[in-house]
Amino acid sequence: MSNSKTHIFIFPYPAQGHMLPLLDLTHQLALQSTFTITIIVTPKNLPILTPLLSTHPNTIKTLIFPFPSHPKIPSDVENLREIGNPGNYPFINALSNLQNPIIQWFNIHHNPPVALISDFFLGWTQQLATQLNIPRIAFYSSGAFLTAVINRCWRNPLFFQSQEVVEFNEIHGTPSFKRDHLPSLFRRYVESDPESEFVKESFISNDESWGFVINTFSALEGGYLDNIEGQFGNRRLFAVGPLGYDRVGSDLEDGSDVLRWLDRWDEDGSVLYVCFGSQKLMRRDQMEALAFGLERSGIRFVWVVKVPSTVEQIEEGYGLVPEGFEDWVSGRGIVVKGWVPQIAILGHRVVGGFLSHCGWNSVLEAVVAGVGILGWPMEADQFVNAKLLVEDMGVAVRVCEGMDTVPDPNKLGRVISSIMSGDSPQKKRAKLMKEEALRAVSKDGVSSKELNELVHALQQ
Ligand code: BUP
Repeated sequence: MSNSKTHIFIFPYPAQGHMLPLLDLTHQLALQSTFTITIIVTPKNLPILTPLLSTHPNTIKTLIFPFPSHPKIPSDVENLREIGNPGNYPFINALSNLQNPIIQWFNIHHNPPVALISDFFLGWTQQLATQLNIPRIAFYSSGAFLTAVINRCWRNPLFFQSQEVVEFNEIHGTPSFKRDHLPSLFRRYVESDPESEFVKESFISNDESWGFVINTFSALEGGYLDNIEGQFGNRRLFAVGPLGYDRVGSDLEDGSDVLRWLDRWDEDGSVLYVCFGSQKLMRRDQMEALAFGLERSGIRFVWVVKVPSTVEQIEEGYGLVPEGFEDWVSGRGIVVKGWVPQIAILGHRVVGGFLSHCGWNSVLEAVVAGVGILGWPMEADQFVNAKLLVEDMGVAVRVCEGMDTVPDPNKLGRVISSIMSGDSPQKKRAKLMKEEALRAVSKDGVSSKELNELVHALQQ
């Protein structure tokens, strides 16, 4: 190990579900006190970094570039949270315009970074790393199952678009998916369209990385980890998850009211937490079905609602909670508009279930908290994640599927009440998985060992 500190670059992709776990990894690296770290970021994403920067003021610096303009991205938008999933193609393309400014900065730095850890949505940074003559590590904020699936799909996206049902013979357990349940990124791919071709090549470039860090652990995804290890050949793979179990807060959080409300209840595991991630804005009919379902379940709940950002969305009733809803449920539930401290809520002793879109971070956070999941996968990696949770792990049930679907409120209410009442099999399995997750990140756990190996590798 050298005596001077090792300088590394971190480049997150600006969507909450991507940024937060890479910042969690950055926190783990900063704790080693053998690194100095530079995070590449655009101005409007800086608040997400604030807690991390104040925790490690001498170790972590930022390299701030204006968000490159793009005809499909409104000029004040810098994070997918503000425009939702369809923005991935323009975002990946727009951010690639930072390549030259980063090279210029690097070339005049007196002690430039010796390695780059960047999100797997920024596969083009492999070319950046090659130009800088430093190794790149691709950070996968999704699980190993998803990684195995998308690595197959990017090789031939048109094939996957043309099949009604796709069976993945080469993947652990030979899973099959309806076409519409594969990540929506593939449905947006248009052959010969320059933006699509760039995104495809960018994802394929991940394979050339020096190594891969993935936010999962072997007790959860051992078979799929073996599978991607095979796909990645002799490159290094570090499964360091679950990250974020000890997250340094988020500047966006002010959850004291919710946590105080949870403190009021005595019965452990009795409250359902309802949240569909940072991107999904629910339509009026979906909001109504959810409201009726929650009312009919008879179960206590915290429902986090994403609020619309445009006049058109407000006029169409997106994110609209039916009038008087909190009165109908007479103190049994609360609706919170905006951002909450999800990890703290899931970890609260009275929370026993999570009605979730099955985003990967939400999945891991539920596993660490030992709560059963009621899954409503809608897009992206969520169907793959739901399959893992329901069919492989037994910690979840599906209550609905698809981003345009409207659940039957009576059925929804019944499922909520049956999973939440007493010790359902899913809740029991969730408690066992919690033990596995905590073992993985304990001092001698498998994920801690892999994190140590990553640290060691970066210091070489
Ligand atoms: Br909403 C919300 N508070 O109020 P996923 C989310 N989160 O802490 P998504 C909060 O954001 P992608 C809130 O704990 C998780 O770490 C949550 O990530 C946190 O879903 C993260 O679950 C959300 O992967 O992610 O937002 O759909 O950006 O990957 O599409």
